[in-house]
Amino acid sequence: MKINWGRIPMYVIAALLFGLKTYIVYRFMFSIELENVMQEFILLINPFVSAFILFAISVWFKKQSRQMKYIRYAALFGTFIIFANLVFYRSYTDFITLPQLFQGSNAADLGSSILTLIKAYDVLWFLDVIIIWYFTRKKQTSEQIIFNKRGKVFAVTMSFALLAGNFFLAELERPQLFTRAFDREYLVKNIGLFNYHIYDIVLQSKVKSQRVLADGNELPEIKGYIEDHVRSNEQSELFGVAEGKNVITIWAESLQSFVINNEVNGQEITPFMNRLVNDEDTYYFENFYHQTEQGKTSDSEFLVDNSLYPLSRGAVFFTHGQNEYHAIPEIAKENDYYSAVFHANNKSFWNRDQMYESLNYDYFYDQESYEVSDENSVGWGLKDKAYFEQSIKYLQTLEQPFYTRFITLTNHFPFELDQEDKSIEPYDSNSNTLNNYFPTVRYMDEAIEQFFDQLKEAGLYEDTIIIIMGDHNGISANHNKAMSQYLEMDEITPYDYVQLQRVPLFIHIPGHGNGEIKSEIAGQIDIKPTLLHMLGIDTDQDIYFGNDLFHNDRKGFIAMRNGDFVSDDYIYTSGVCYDRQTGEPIASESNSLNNDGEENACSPVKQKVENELKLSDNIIYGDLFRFVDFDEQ
Ligand code: GP9
Ligand code: MN
Repeated sequence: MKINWGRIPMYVIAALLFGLKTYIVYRFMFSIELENVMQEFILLINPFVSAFILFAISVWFKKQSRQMKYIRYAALFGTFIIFANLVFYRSYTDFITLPQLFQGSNAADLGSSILTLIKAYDVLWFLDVIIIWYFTRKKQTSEQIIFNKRGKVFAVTMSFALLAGNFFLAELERPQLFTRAFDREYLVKNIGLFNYHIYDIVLQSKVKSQRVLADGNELPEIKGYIEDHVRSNEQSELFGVAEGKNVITIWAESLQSFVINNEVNGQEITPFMNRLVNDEDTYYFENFYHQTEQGKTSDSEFLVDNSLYPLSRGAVFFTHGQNEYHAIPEIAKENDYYSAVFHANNKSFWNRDQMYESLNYDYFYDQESYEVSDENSVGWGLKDKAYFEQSIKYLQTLEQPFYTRFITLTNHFPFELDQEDKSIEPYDSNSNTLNNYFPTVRYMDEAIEQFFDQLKEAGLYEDTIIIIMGDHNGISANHNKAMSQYLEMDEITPYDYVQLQRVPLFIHIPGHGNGEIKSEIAGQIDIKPTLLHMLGIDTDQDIYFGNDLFHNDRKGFIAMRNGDFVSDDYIYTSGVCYDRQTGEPIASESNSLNNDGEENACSPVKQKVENELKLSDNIIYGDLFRFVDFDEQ
């Protein structure tokens, strides 16, 4: 069949040329990781989808001359956006975000180095613009074709269909891509640079408008609440116990408490951590809950550093990465601490690169600080043992005292592990996820044990307190059946599921000698005041929602981000109030707060939880800490 090129609308030709160019830039200029054929495919189609939409808009111009002009300038403008991102990427290995663009320091950095970032071959990126320019000029003078209704309908339906198809595949490949918004690279990879920018603009405008409406008048209520319900006047039992000591916090990826002191196929799962539970220098919190939502690991980091709640939708690291905070690194810095995070993943994942600046971290040892090869990586990247091994040399050079975070990666869904690293066999159930979880948990346990030894060898151990914490659950409700089989229970009830949100917390103080197992309810929100008090730093002026875990005078509840909670006596979930000890629903006429909001035993706490979550949200939405002077006496 002979194609009559002359009959193909100019906007389609422009879309093909421009789409091809965009694809080449994505594929070869940005180092976008492609893990499977599906990702390759999505990356291939999305440039053409965006280009089609961009140029199809031209059909709405009545005169052909206008149409051609639009196509020309759209090509130029689009190329400019790609080019700007390319230059930015060469400097930051990241895509432009609105706030970053307007952030003085970034723009200045970029300004001075811009010439070194532009290469001679970059003119090639304008080749399609030149071709498009040439043809649209020529067409402009030829006969007037105005798109009839059919042509317009085609352009519009095609645009929507392509976009929907692209988004559908993206969502399939990365569930919750939009709501969780975890990484710019994922967004660009799946929906393309242009859609990513639109997404970013919409997100930032929403955030900005909420911020503009706040003026600090919200603060007295918040401060009042903290004084009345959160802050304790009691001195913490361990106040100052770690004054001037280094702090190492270890984020044990996806580690849940049910594996501690438990077995699979007759074998211990976490021998090292089991020893720590009864170690005289260690406090182990057996009723410690994670409180994260869609922001997963990043939410747990947020909770720990700020003692504020993450958001109910999206990742606060992403949506409010530019806010003013009063986080541990900043407070520690005032007390001469140097702070750093070690994590062998892409630095823009969870927007960590931006957020860590806002939290006042001094340095982020990201993927680029590590040697990652096929041999030493699995699943999400660098294996935990290699990661700790490679981190020690950096840790030794840090100014002391330091406050550091180590985020492990191997025990991450889908829990892949090389045969040589498997010390125990998988479980046997209908869930491969749960089955494979056990060997990777064991691997992480070994990696942490090895890290303790390395700290001793490096002479860092004695002067350091080590906190190990599970960041969030690893086994979701989708695996309840397998889980009930493993735990030898008939079923996993909503009450059981809340109890499965317990993650381990160890506070290890070398030489302390008074360690014990703590059974009171506790959560990630509590770490900031607990740790600061251990370092001998008072928090009288601070605004936070957690309690010192070495105080007896506490709030008595742990709020989950979805409004569920655990209190000293009850567990409230899925609209039902349960007795915390027995797991039985509380007998009452109507034990459901869902439908008619009738009172039951959980109601008083429920109101407190709702209020507390609202106050924390207000701080974030209004960026209220910009109105607070935390040094004021
Ligand atoms: C990514 C790592 C895992 O850098 O922290 O993130 P998660 O999916 O657990 O939030
Ligand atoms: Mn995680």
